[in-house]
Amino acid sequence: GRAGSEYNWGQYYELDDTYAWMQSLAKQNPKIVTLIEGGKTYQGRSILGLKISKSGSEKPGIFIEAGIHAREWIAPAAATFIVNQLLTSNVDSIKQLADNYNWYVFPHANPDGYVYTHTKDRLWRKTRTPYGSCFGADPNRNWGFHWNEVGASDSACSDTYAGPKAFSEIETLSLSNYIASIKDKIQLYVSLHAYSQYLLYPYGHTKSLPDNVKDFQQVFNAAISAVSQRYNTKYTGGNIYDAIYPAAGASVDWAYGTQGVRMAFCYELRPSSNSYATGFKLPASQIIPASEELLDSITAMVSQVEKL
Ligand code: ING
Ligand code: ZN
Repeated sequence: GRAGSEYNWGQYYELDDTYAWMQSLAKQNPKIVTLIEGGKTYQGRSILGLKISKSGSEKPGIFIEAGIHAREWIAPAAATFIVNQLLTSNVDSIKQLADNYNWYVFPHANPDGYVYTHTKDRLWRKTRTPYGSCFGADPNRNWGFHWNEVGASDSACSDTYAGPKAFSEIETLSLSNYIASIKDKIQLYVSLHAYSQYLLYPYGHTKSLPDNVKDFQQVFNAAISAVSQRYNTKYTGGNIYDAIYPAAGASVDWAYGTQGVRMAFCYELRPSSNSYATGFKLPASQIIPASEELLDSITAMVSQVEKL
C-alpha cells in the first residue's frame, strides 16, 4: 500500500491501500480500534473489518457493510469516511455516536471483485468464483433467506446470479457467520450501495411489509430528511420490493429476517437515478459531500432509533 498517513477522501483507493490504512488505525488506536477478520475470499484475500469501541462491550452495535458490489466505489469510500469521522471529529453529534455505540465496519465485503474493477473491468459487480465459463455470483442475492425466490438469476453469466445455493460464496458465508456471532449486539445494520439515491428497508422477496414497518417508516423519514439538509440531495425509497424491484437473498433481508436485527437499511448512494452511463463512476470530488450527507443521515437515523 502506498497510502499510509496520506490517506484521504479526495480519491478512490485500491484494496491494499485501504487495508493498510485500516491496519495503521488499529496500531495507532489500540484501545479503541480492533481489526476483524470477517473471513476469506475465493482468491484468498481477507475480508477485513474494524470494530470501533470507545466504551466497552455492552454498548449497542451499528454494523456497516459496504462494497458487496465491486463497481460501487463510493460505498467503501463512504464507509472509511465514517470510520475516520468517528475517530477524529470534534462535532458533538459525531462524538456521541462514537461514544455511545460499538461500530463494526466492513468497507470491502467483496474484495476479489473490487480488485478486478481496478485491474480488468471497472463495471464488475459480482464475486470472482468460477462457474463454468462465467465468473461470480451476486453477493447481494446469495444470502440464506428466501434465497433465489425472485429477482435473481439461475444463469452464472448473469449479473444477478444467485449462486448454486444459498451462501455458495465464501464471502457471504464467512461474513454471515461473523454477523451471527454478534447478532444480539446489532441494533442497526446498514448496507451501502450505489447508485440512485434510495433508502431501502425489507423486504426484497415479497410485497409484504415487516411487522415493525411503522418504526422503519419513522426512521426512514428522519434519515431522508437529514440527508438533504447539507446539500439538498434528494433521496426516496421505501420497502425494497415496491421502491425498486423484487430481489431475494440480500444481506439486509437476511439480517432482519433471520438474525433478529430489527433495523436494517440499504442506502443507494449518489448519483441520482438519472445517471445510467456514469452511475458507478461518481467523480472522486463527490466522495466527501456524498459521505458527509450520509453521516448526517445515519446520525438522524440513530437518534430516531433511540426514540422508538
Ligand atoms: N442495488 C441493490 C441490488 O442488490 C437492493 C438493491 C438493495 C436489492 C437491498 C435488495 C436489497 O440490486 C444495487 N445497485 O446494487
Ligand atoms: Zn449494489
